[in-house]
Amino acid sequence: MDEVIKKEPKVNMVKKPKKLADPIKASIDESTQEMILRAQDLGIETVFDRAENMKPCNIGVQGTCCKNCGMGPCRLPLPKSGIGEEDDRKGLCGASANTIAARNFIRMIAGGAAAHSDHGRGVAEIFMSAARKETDAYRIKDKNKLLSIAPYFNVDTTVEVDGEKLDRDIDEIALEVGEKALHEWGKPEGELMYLKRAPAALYEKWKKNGVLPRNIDREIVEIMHRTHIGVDQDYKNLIKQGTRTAIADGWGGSMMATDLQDVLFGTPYPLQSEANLGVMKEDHVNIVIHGHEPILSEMIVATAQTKEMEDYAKSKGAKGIQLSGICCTANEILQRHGVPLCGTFLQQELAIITGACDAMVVDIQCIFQNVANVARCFHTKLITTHPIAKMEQDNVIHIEFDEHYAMEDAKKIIKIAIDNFENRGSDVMIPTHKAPQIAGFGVEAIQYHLGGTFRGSYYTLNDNIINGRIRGVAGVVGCNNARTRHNEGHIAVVKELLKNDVIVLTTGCNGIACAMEGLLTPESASVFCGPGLAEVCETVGIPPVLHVGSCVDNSRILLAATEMVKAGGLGNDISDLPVAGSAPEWMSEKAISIGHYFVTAGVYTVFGVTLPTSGAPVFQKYIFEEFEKLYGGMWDLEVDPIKHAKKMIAHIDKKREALGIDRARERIMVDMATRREMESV
Ligand code: XCC
Ligand code: SF4
Repeated sequence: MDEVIKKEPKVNMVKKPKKLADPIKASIDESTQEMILRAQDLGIETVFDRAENMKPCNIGVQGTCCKNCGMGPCRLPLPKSGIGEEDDRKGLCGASANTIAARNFIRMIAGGAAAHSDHGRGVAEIFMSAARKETDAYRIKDKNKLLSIAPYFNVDTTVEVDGEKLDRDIDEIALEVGEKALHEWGKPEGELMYLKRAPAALYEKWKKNGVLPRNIDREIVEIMHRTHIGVDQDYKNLIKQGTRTAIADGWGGSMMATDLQDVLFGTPYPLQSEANLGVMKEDHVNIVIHGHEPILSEMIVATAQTKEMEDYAKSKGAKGIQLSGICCTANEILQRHGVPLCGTFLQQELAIITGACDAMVVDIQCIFQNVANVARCFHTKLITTHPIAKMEQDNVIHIEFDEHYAMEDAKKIIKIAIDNFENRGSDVMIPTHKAPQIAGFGVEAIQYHLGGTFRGSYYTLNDNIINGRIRGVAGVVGCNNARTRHNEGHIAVVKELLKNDVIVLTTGCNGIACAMEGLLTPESASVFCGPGLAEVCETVGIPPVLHVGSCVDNSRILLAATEMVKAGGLGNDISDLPVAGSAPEWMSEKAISIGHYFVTAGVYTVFGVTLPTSGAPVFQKYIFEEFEKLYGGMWDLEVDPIKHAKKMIAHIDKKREALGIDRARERIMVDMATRREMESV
């Protein structure tokens, strides 16, 4: 027996020691670097280490691996020697590289649009219970917003009584808006009602190209059907359905999510707060909220502020309750309540590794399953709350959130966190870094700050673009991606744009990255902006990077662009505007859907990292180049952040030239230079 045990292990049984991430190479953020090191000291693995040990599949990266049937996966990488005369790569069924890449791409759009739109549906359902007064927790908070969206649903806001026009009962309006909105997901005929919010020229373009979405669910289902083996095998026709679905996301599910959330929880206005892991407090009960929907987090914010909960926390030896957020739930409660941002997508494990996270409460989207493994190494309670988002690990607590008992559920969750405070180990280490920020720039707030109430429009913004102080507008959004240095692309792209007088609208994890870097403060204008943009920001008192919210709030960027078209002087469609889009560190399917609805709204949109189209050059050329003729916008990929920003600026300049406003900028730059010279004399 002994001999058997003593037998030498076989060579292939020796485990290769796992590689550890180099913290400096993994992130530009000091607190992130500190926490990666700490995790490694404690022997806890994070996404940064996993990225070292697992390389992405080279064929998947190219977008040319098909597993849509059981004869596959069929893998069609670009041949090392290049594609010869004819690209004769094909799967077993004969599917070409273009077909496979296009199918994969639009399945990503389906995934992204489904995530946004199902989130929107959830909000619409809560909205209905609020309108029906079935719940005390939710009510119609922002009546003005409700009145402003009602006309798009063909809901009257006035009634005629004896020939006199009177205001209609607000509850009646809410009910009808809620019903009409919910219909948008599955109505049997017609087209989405919000499409008419787009500039008329854009709507006509969509109509001409045959991509007006009918209802949200149908477009997503049709993608799944068309990409089944042996259905649609023409990349142009496939991406056409991708377009229809992305529009249903941007101008449908996402836009309704944003609007109905604003009505229920309030339209954001600028608020001061802070960002980064340093917002957690050692002497407080720390509750980190992570995910995407504000439905639960709104209740947690409201409940945590009650005296009952504060007192309870004190009775357990804490000084109070510190809420903070990760990912877009964070952005939601930041923009409406000023709750600080704890971190980006890539910092979720690190928040627990502080040892000070008493509970992490998650809902849907972007939640690593590994947070459960990390939580197990500490006292942290990990609480899942959504019926469609559970985890297999047995240390995870599931408290299904029911809107009819919203306050009770929120209380239960907060109590678990408070009761857990005393279980904290001595191993607490909260990084000290945090940055001040101002967030909460919805379409309305931008109008107020930049447009002025006098003109009641985006005229002042347009005016500053026309006179050249502002060169253009960029929407820089999206995730973090462990395949690239955390926040490096985000910050480099944004800073390069600011330096060149391009004002930035941000959402999602780019917003969090900018907040952490201190770019969301008015003071940063004089440090990072070119003279023109700095002057505008200083005069108006706004940050040069405007945080407009969460992932679904990318719809706010569509509407801001529409307002610019309406305000006049910059052409008659979004594609005429000197604007560009960017997602320097994207990773989610939602980002692909967002990118595609930006592109098909007429915006030149550049992604960083990689795009799963590189293995199908013909398809890629179609969406990178030919698309401009169809929609005025097109995709691009640029890994180098400076080149990435320069490409956006070049596009902005191309649009300025087409509008005949390129000269104005030269004049104003000369003016400013002479003035500076005079001042310095
Ligand atoms: Fe998720 Fe919205 Fe991406 Fe961040 S940015 S990683 S999707 S949290 Ni929208
Ligand atoms: Fe292969 Fe065609 Fe099946 Fe895809 S659908 S796995 S290309 S046989």
